[in-house]
Amino acid sequence: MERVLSLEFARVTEAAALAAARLLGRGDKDAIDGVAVEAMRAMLQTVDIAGRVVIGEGEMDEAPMLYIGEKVGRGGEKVDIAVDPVEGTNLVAKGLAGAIATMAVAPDGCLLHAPDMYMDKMACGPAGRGLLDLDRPIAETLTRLAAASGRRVENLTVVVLDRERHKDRIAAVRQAGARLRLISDGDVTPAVASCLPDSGVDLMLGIGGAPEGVLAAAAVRCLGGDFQGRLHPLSPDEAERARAMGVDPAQRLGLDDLVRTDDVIFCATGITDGDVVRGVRFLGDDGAQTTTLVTRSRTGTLRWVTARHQLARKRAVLGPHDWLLPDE
Ligand code: VTB
Repeated sequence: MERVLSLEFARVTEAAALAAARLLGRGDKDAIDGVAVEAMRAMLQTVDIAGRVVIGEGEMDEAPMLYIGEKVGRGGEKVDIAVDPVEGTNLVAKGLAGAIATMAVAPDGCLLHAPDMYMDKMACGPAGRGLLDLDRPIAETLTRLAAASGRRVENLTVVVLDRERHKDRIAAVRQAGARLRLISDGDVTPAVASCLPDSGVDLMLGIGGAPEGVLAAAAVRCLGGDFQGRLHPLSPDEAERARAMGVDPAQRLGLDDLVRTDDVIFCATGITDGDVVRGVRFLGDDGAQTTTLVTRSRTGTLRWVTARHQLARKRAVLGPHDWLLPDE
């Protein structure tokens, strides 16, 4: 893919983040998701790609925009697109930290079409490459990760979604003596953070969304870390659906299964402040600042793009989108 596309995709997640942040703390998850989807799609349509949404808002009959299979873009190279316009809708609805607008793009056929169900996942940074194994006891994984990073287990920090289903995992991390951060939502950010040496996160583990797993894997692939996932169907029906989509629910999926290329672009714009990007700052009534992490697996270059948006001028150029400035 053309490298200039990465800046185009940054614009796309910026738009979604600006839209979602406007409704910060309003408690209305559907409205937050709705405006972000609309903004993201409007921006995507201005990009020179022949994109196909492979991970999106749902099936065609349940989502009006950015549904799975939707064609987006103005035409150009054929690419697969995974989007999560608001990763952490609950967080935005409550005005809490850790929400991002995110997407990953890869050449046609390279992103796993993950069914919308749970996935058991683990992510770590470059030091831990090759040592993740969902079937190994957590204590042993921590010992190995500590050895590989030249640190003691007590000095590793693990991030886990705070859910009843993680009771045993949480107990295992505590028992091993590592530090633990329990988060209420948003497991893409800690997966990305585990790959950044100064983020204070060393390992993300637990069961979250499979679509989020593909997005996280795209980022991890760019940043040189490691990721392992396995679908976690809750019923025989779900397991069958996974098989029908070509994914064996028993298989441990590595980076090469989730993102089958060394040419993937990942970007994430902060909606609220988080471990890898700052959230949207509104500057007066007509301006806003966004921070976006953009990375490409070809080179592994990481950019944090900070942008100041003149919302009225943008609106004059792009047309009257609600996400830019609400009608007076
Ligand atoms: C997961 C996680 C996401 O929602 O999908 C979670 O991957 C939903 O899990 O990052 P529960 O069913 O336990 O609530 C997020 O946290 C946010 O979309």
